[in-house]
Amino acid sequence: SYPHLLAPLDLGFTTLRNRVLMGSMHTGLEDKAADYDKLAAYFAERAAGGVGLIVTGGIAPNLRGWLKPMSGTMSMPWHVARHRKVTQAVHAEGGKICMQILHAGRYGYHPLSVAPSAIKSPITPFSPRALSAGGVERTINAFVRSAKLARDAGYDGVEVMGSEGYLINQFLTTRTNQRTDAWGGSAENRMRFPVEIVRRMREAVGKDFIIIYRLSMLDLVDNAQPWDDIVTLGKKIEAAGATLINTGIGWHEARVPTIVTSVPRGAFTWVTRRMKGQLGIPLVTTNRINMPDVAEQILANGDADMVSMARPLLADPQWVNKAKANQAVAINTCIACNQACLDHVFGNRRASCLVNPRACHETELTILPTTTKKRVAVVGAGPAGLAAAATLAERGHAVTLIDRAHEIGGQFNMAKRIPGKEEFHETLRYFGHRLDATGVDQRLGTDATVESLASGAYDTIILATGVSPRGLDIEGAQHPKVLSYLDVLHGNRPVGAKVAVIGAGGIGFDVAEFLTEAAPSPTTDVTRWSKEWGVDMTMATPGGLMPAQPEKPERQVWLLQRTAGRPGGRLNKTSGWVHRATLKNKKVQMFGGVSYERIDDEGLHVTMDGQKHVLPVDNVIVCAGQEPNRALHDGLVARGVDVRLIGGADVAAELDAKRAIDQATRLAAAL
Ligand code: MDE
Ligand code: FAD
Ligand code: SF4
Repeated sequence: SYPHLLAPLDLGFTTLRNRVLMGSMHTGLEDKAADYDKLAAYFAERAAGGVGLIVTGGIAPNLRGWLKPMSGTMSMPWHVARHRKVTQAVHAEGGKICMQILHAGRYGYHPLSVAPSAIKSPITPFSPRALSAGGVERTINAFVRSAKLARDAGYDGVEVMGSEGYLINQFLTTRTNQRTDAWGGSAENRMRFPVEIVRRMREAVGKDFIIIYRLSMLDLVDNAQPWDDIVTLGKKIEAAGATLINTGIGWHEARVPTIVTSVPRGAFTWVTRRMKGQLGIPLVTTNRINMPDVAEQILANGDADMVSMARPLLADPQWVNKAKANQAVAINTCIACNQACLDHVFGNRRASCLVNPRACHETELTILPTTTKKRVAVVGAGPAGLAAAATLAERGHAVTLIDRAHEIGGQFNMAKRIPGKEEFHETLRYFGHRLDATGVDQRLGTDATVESLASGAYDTIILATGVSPRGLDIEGAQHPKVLSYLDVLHGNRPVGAKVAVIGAGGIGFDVAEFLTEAAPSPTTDVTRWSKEWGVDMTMATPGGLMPAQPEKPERQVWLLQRTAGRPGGRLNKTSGWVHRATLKNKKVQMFGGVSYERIDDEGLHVTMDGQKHVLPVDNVIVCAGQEPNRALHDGLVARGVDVRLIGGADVAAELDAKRAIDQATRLAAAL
């Protein structure tokens, strides 16, 4: 049981039912009025799932505060009606919800952006205009008006976004605030902006309205706020009338990862703990908290009074109810991949979740009991087959799941061995539980054949047989030093001290990390990880940065690709930079535009920039793409069986588990 996590929190004028705050996430549904029915359904599911307090995605207080053109804005009376749909739906499920007010400042992806000073951010193409003194006043008023409108819309409160490098954060540091008026210069002047916002907001909304302030406690950039100033600001914000202080970690432009899967669980709760005792109001901690035991431990340690979880509630809306029922084993755990949430949002697409394709599609992807029970065989227990089998069985179909391997998981059994991808174990635990709970007949260690499948025992056969790795077509491809990633990650074949990895896609990068990082990886240890990335846990320097001290690489690795350009350029938007930085830290030599000549005892012969080289490697590991494995397909079609292809067996190019699970779930929902 989780006594700390499930304890109510009395805020004086209102009580939260437990210590779980659903952190703000932009989903892409908050921008258009037409999407608010979907947004309401999405939040209502989370409220029904038991969350203590929900915070919406960021809503701009005025158009200059937009994240991108036409972002969701709360500035006019006619904006209120759409939000009522959200608040009514959440209240009907017994939940509470705050609207986040976010002014993007120089992170605005549009030409109207403003900031304390006209300094462009390194991750946006637009230069902001510096706010005039009148502009600062108008912006404060916009925050206040937005909060009043939120109250009219039925919200239980607001969250003032003061972190992640957005406008308020930009006022706080000399990095971005070079003003010489009352809003810049001294630390006190730089703090005036957020303090005035909260003070005037409290005056305007009355006492019985939650104001959460997201305080940037660890900026992770240069020229940031020193710790003492952050404490001073926290005190001033409390005095100005905030109800709760939430923790903000890292500006978006920070080059230290803060939420990706290789960040250890609870890696930053020590920061919130430092603030404990300094303030009288409850503190919320955040980042990479995804399972009840982790959350419980953090609260039991006294690091914070509440935990914020954002993505874990995309992954499983029933997270809190499952914790309450002591069913952590049934939780669909967020693996922090960012693939369907943050990557989508940065790509201007609606968010969803790799492990839960229904996220943000609650009204569109519905899974209902079947009216015509079928006997279905699913071949392959990789992500596609697992999602299909579990969903079909949940709907009431009779499902047989067959895999030649002795364990479920398919390629996820390789992925989970990559340092920093430890979370992938959780997905397999979750699916294993779901298969058992839904009564799927599991036949592991069993090779499916056309004969066994076409015997008449099944009405439909779903082939989720995955992929086969592509081989190399060069001289020496059969040399004993040539291995496939399967040999290394599945077969445990020994690998020498000098290695060339051919192919710099996702798997090539993973293999290079596997070969250069120690096991267990720094992801399992906050102190080691912090050292590796240069996070100063003593907060001696403003921003909490110190020189990174990467651990020595386990091997010397060359990572090569045929296509010209920087290797890893096509990795996912919000995590690719972390992989590139990780390999740089491990001194992996990365080259694009390489042509492979031959492999022999000497090593790998290549041509780069018109020059011939021999890389003196002990092994060459081939990560050169994959082909669909459809060995059974034509035979089954010839026997007149109803056969469907999903996942890698359908399309291998650009395959990821997001597509595999999404396609499988949609097929299973429709069958
Ligand atoms: P990249 O290729 O790594 O970087 C591009 C170039 O910029 C340089 N760079 C820098 N130079 C100097 N100083 C810096 N601090 C700095 N940062 C980057 C790079 O070196 C590179 O130069 P080059 O090497 O090419 O010469 O990456 P990218 O531009 O493709 O993308 C980077 C990202 C924007 C994706 C990114 O940095 C991000 O992943 N950072 C981490 C964000 C994060 O995880 N935040 C924590 C929680 S997420 C959250 O709270 C909410 C997010 C909602 C969206 S909202 C969108 C709505 O529509 C946030 C929107 C933020 C606006 C910027
Ligand atoms: P697979 O996972 O390949 O499963 C196919 C299954 O079918 C296998 O278990 C196989 O044994 C079985 N099978 C085949 N033929 C038969 C037969 N005749 N009889 C019985 N069983 C059979 N994706 C992401 O989205 N994010 C990541 O971070 C990520 N990292 C990865 C890291 C590594 C190292 C690897 C290798 C992959 C990674 N992937 C990642 C890719 C992801 O694992 C695949 O996209 C996904 O596994 C494809 O799912 P699938 O169900 O189509 O096939
Ligand atoms: Fe978590 Fe990945 Fe789902 Fe995002 S897509 S919520 S990171 S599991």
